[in-house]
Amino acid sequence: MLLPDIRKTCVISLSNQSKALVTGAAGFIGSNLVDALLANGKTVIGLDNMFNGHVENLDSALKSPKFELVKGDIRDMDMLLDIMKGVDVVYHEAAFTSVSQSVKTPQLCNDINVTGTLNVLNAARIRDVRRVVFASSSAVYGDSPVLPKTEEMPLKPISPYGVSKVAAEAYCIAYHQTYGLKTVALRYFNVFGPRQKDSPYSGVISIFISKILQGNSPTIYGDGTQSRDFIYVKDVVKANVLAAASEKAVGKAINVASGKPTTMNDLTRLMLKICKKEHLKILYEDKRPGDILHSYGDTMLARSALDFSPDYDVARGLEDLIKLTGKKSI
Ligand code: UD2
Repeated sequence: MLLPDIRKTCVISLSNQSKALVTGAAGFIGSNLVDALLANGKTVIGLDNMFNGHVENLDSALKSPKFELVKGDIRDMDMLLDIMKGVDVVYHEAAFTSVSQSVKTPQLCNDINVTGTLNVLNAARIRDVRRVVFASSSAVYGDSPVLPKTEEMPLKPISPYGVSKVAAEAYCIAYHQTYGLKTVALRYFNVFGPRQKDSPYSGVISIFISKILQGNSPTIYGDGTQSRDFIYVKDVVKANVLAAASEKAVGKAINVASGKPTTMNDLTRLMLKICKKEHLKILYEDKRPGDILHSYGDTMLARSALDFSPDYDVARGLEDLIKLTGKKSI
């Protein structure tokens, strides 16, 4: 599909309306957010450079007269200024998303996640955007053994990716304090759900689902006692929508987590059960270098500042995901 050249189209059709801008709109989280905003009757501009995004994630959105997709890069400030005219809320999901790749190309990660976010904030300030919601990550906590991860903990990122999210969050907070731009940073824990691609850089759930549904054994790295805090993408979308509206959230960085750890062993058994593939053997390989052992988030601030609590636990999220995967509607 051919995407419009931004400088020519200039978001003509959607001007004069209150609009949301979703950066990274064709990605896993961005596209789920776009669908929810459209379902809520919002007018939405989706921005994506299509490096990691897939236009088919927006199949349904592209049928809506209230949606426009722009191919562009957050490193292009002129383009951002152009598309932010009349924008009410920016949901900034575009990012360099791979921790391991950030180790290989730290400069590129910095350009996209730090300079790109700074561009988004600058353009939002110049265009008088009412709110910027920024997608941060639990990677800001690094491998601190303290649990649960609370927002006041010292941040100790260990990867260039983690550092980039700390820096971008700090810019969000500073832009609120210095310029009065209303920003909220959301620290996503382990997000899973429809449209998360199965690749070596993807989350464990998307990798395991593909394997299990094809009748192959999933492989756990390590002994499977390590744990993560899995949060379903529909809850992440809900947290974003709340963050765009809550005054108490402004200028803060807030965990978006379930608050409950799940071990890889429990997760894998649950997935095999839901997929009715309990006969498949679970394979074990060496622990992944640099893997943290446990991670789960404190959810108090999300509750008090956003009035957020998840609708899905891991089991319900997996059931929904597997149902959608079966229908091939994702
Ligand atoms: C997640 C994020 C990462 C960063 C980090 C912050 C993803 C893909 N990664 O890394 O971007 O925010 O959190 O701490 O969301 N595993 C297996 N078998 C597999 C794949 C993974 O056993 O085939 C294990 C892996 O060793 C780890 C766990 O599953 O213990 C979760 O791995 P992950 O890559 O889904 O996520 P994580 O927490 O390492």
